[in-house]
Amino acid sequence: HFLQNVIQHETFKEGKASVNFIQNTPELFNIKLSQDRTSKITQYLGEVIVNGNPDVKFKDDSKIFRSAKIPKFDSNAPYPKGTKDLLTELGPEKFCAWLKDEKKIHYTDTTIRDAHQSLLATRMRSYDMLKVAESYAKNHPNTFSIEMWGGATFDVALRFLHESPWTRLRQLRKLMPNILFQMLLRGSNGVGYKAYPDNLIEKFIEKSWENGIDIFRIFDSLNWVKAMEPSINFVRNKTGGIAEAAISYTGNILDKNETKYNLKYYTQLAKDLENAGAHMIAIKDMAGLLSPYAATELVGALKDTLNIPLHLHTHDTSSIQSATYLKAIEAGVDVVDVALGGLSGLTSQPNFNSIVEMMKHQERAHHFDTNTLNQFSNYWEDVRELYYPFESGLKSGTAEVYQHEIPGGQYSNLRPQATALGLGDRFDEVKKMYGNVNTLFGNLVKVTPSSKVVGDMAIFMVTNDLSPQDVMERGQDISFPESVINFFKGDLGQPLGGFPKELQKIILKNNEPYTDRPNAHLKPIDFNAEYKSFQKKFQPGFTRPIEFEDFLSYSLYPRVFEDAHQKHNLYGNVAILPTENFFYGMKVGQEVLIDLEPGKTIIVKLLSIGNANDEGVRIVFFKVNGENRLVEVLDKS
Ligand code: 3PY
Ligand code: ZN
Repeated sequence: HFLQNVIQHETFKEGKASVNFIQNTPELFNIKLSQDRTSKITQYLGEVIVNGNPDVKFKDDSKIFRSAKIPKFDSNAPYPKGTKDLLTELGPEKFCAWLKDEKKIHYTDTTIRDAHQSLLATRMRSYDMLKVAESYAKNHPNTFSIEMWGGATFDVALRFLHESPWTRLRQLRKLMPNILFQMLLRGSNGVGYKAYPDNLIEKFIEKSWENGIDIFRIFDSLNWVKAMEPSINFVRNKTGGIAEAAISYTGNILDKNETKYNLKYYTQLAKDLENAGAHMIAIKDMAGLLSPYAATELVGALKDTLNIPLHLHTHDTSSIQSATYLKAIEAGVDVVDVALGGLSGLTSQPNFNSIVEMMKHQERAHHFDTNTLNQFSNYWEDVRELYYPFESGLKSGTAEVYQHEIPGGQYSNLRPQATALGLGDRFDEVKKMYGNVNTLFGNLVKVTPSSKVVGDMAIFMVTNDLSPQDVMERGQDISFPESVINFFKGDLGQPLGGFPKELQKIILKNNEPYTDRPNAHLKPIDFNAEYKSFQKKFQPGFTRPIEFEDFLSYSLYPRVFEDAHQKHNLYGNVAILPTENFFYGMKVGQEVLIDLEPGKTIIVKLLSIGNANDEGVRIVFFKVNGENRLVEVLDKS
């Protein structure tokens, strides 16, 4: 095996192998690789068959899943040219000038990032994305961009799906080389929930670009320009990509009593971001509060103020946001964010398919073949069934969102978080308290991670039966959640108008707050030294070569990475499993095809599950490519 690996290696075949070739090429040691992979993946299946996937909190064994149909495409045909080709040809400045001149409305498809983050607690697996990616890129190359990375997807991919977000990015890039890829970046908080050293954010941006991201939507959870500036600069200076700076929308600009987040505030903020170097501006309406008439005002004013294109993002929680898009399109917005029908609406984005229909025969119409677009919607509708345990439970649009202002991306997580803490029946109180906490905290922009702080506090107060008044009167004796203390210390930056002083004293007790950038307090990472010791620690036993990108994942989420790494060592690459089997295991008699790697498929059939022996161990019998194979699993029930 080893010799074969050497002979077949590209470097060796090209005659470029030097004396250190064997030493420097760890993949040569992948002897019996597929044997090894097969036993690891069957071990994983055995575990889920006996004990279930710990992430699946309830299971409905009567469910029968439909097979999701991939819309037709020609795998031999070249990819039609798209926006990615245009960016490569023009560079970011000229590309944005082109966009600004376009009369047609453009669409960003958020299906594989925000839509599932907001409807299915971010659990969509790469497997279901990859299947349909080439077909989409060939059928709809006139899509402006695909939002497919960042936000919560980074953390969740590692934590719950045991897959590398970097692999997802590269695999999708390969299958969709013609359309711009877009990510959501939380400015100085990266794809995490706290401040990180600037040089980590810089490296992260650089590597994201190298691996395939084109548009970086940069926001700060408190709309603090100072916190967004470094990321805007890194995108401009370290990549050939587009720095899209976002203004996060809260409140209601039409309300004459709104003195904080009014029209003037937003236009000034957008102008400051343009001056800071943004190539594009996004209105990030994370909770879906921008009403149709407010959109007319805001988009109109921003189009008058800015010399760069304008992108609009919303969530359809109230169910009236397609009207907002109509008004925004009339007022001249350049791009809107939509999700394919099957994963649209409610806490997700407005329905792509229906918006295209709405715009037909209108002066800003952009032609899309609605027949195939509907087939893609059906694909996602079928795939969505596989994720039923992660549905948020919201069944209809709700006007309550104007009171609680919970972001769509948080809503689908807050409910399970509340349920896990025994507050399932008190979710109404949690929603109401979320709004009360916002008032108590001085009326904040609420988006990750500031929204998480408000959510943590709301849950804490409901759990402990505390009112805002109790907090003000008895707060000295209360130990608040860590995220709340850190927030009042300044760890997420400074909110507009500062912190409410009296409350800050109550929460911080003897802790001193600071007012400069939190990142300025953090020690830069010594990449050379730290990456070396990382490799030493994590390469042994790992089934693929450790890469620098893994080190970035680790630097952002050390514990989550260690856990995912351990799972990878035990089970290999579980991303290759069909979603049904990843979450629910297999039924006796069921046969599954698994692509270990391109061109190497195994057929796994579950024969039987043995009784537990005295130690509680069960034997699970499979047939793999016709040969019997058994795995031992400790029954934890
Ligand atoms: C995220 O940061 O994940 C968001 O989607 C914010 O809206
Ligand atoms: Zn969003």
